[in-house]
Amino acid sequence: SPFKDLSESSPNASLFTLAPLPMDADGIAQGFQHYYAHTFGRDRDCRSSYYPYKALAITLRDRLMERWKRTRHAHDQANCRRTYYLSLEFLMGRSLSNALLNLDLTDATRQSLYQMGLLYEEIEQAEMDAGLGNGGLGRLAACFLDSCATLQLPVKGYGLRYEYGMFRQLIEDGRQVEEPDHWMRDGNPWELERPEYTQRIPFFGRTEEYKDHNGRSCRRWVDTHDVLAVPYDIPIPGYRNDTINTLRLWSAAATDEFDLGEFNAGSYPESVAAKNDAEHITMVLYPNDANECGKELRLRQQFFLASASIKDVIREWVRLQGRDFSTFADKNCFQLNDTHPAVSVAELMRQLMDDHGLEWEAAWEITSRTMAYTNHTLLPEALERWPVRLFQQLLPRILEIIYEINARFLSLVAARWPGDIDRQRRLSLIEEGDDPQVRMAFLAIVGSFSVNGVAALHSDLLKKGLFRDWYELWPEKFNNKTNGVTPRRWLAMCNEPLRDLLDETIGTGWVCDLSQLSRLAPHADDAAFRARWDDIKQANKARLSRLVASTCGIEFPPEFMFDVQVKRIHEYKRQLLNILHVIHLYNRIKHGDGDLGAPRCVLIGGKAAPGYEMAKLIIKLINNVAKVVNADRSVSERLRVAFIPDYRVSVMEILAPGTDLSEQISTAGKEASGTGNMKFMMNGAVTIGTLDGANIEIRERVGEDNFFLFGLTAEEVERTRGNYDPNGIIAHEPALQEVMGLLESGHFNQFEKGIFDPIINGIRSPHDPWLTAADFDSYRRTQLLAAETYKDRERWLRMSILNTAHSGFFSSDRTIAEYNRDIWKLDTVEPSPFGSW
Ligand code: B1N
Repeated sequence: SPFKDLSESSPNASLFTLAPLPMDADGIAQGFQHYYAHTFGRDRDCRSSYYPYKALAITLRDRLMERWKRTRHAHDQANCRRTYYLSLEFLMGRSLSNALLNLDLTDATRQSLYQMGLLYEEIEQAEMDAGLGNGGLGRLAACFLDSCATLQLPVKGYGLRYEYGMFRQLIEDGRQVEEPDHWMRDGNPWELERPEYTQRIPFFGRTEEYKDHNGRSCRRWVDTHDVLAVPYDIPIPGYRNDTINTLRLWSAAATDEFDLGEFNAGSYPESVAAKNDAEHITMVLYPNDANECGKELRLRQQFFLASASIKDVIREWVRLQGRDFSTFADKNCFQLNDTHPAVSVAELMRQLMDDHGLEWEAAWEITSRTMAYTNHTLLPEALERWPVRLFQQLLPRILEIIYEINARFLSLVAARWPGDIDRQRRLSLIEEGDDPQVRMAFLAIVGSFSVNGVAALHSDLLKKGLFRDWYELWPEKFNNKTNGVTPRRWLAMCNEPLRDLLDETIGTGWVCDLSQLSRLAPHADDAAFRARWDDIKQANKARLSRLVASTCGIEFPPEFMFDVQVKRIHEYKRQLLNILHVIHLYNRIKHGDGDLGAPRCVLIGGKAAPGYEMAKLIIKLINNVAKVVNADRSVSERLRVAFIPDYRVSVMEILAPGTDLSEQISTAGKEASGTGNMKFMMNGAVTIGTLDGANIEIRERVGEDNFFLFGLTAEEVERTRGNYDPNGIIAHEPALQEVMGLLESGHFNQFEKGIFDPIINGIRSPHDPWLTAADFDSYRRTQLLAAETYKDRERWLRMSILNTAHSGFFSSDRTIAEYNRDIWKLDTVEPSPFGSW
């Protein structure tokens, strides 16, 4: 290995005392020119925007490097308690603008680039989104990292360095087509490879008993096929506080022995194939949001992340504390982002016992005081279960440990409820059947000291429903942490004109204390302020409009109401309800009836899991309806519809500021929280929504007058099941009947006979779990109210201002402060001074 420790020689410490680099326009220009010309060998003839981007990114990274080291040093020195956020997904988006904002270098950079004849706005576009996540869960992890760094908490993210992120979505003939997202093809200037911290991760093999040097009988995992985990670090800058935390992403690589054996046996191709196999572990992100996939490679990814991260934490522990684990649980906390990394519970047990010689009881005491679990969904199809036989094959030692955890746990249940066999069956980590399964959520709960949901309603439903037995057993473990989003990216960075108005009106303190936005509320009554608010919204709508024109070829007039629904395509999120309403508006316009309120532009965007046929068909329907609506001149002067392809973080940064009406219309009880709802609210959009997820808390804070509520409650949804009669509803509601009539006549699929039948049948089925027909009329009437309200400019502007003013609670800083108060209990740490190491 080239990473042997130094023996005799020791580099002069002064070599490592970096001088602070200049943080002004001249310094940026110098760095930029150095990399652009000297390192990349480009000159003015190079027309690509990629090299200026890369030169700028590295110039910035240089300025992060010293602060990054000072933060690591301070964490070591403080010997502080730390949290590790384990997640299969980190949806980071772009890093350049965020780094500039947090380092306060945006203006200096704009200025120095301008002097070199370059436009920052163009260069920024050259950065690919880091799309290492599906949607809300992955983006939440990214917002949390930003808040942890800003709050100066010693929190490190652990994830996977996928070669291919979330697929790119093309729309061809109205249908989704997936293309691989090779986002690192041209390199990733933000990562720092750390091969010296490579770990070996075991797979397959078998277990055996052996006697240790004290004659104690122990078990071990042998004959394993190991894969290397190579870490790459991404800097996470706090907002203007010199703290730089770390996101460590693992990349899989084959070991050298891996191919040697085969090579010596004379089968070179086989040896290379085996190498491929190892490296496939981090090849691609699974593109499933809230639905199970059950593939072996996915379990490999999960264990790879868990094992490498825990080894890394223990390596650091041993380096700083030695081999005494008695205070490990006081100093370390793992937050599990859903059950995806839940195998960590068994893997920490394994490493403590098999690698470090702890007894079961000691290891369990540490594990169950160290793990904390966040649940993100109630949908049964998203609850992870892995076949026991898969574990047996891939992770035999882990399965043994899970069995032992289960046996000990079930005897505890038996002691608490003697003879209650049914309860033992319900609570068992193993679901019996023809193909027995490991229930990952149960493993996470047994092994954790904290279990939380992500919005008040969601946490409540967890206690009453899915985890009812567990809540009865351990009520003290359960808590709520309503999600939040970072106001740096989702307000200060993406909405500069609004940021400037806020700074001018209430000072700059809101960026790190978003509750200060409430001081805006009185200004809602000030006509001059409303006019400025209006100007900003119009400018942001014009920007959104340019994006829609260039990506969809459809003109969105900024004076129309902009009605936006962007999120993963899923039946429970009810994009279908939205498009049924669009069909209703189209129908009314064609019949020339009545006042529809303000003219509107409806924008829908989101990706469907590649295997989710119904979601893909809904995309096709949206596009077909859009085609009919936009092509009809008599309609398009009052209604336009577009589907924006390849919805992602950098697109939301343009959509949120330019939206008037935010669609949050899931079937009540199904959306755990939602976080797009918060981004829209912060940027002054008004919500039309059901009483679901965090919508409830949004409405509580903004007030019922400033929120368009419709639909059944979660309780009503549950009561409706079993006696739901959509056809009766359709027959009694003329508006819906006409919409169904148009759909069923094939009006939107004239040359594609019958393609929408599955959608039609779904709406008409008494077993439709999403109750689309049940909520249609309430939705239609509320939409009409929204469009009428929009015409009253002053009224609408007041609502818009009040939405921003009352969005302070939805800062991820508040969420993280609560995680820290109730679960992590970390002290803040300031970076060490310059040159102190
Ligand atoms: O997590 C978000 C919530 O705001 C959303 O309401 C919730 O739907 C989302 C399996 C998931 N839940 N479950 C997932 C993602 C990937 C996967 O493979 C499930 N995503 C959510 C943040 O709390």
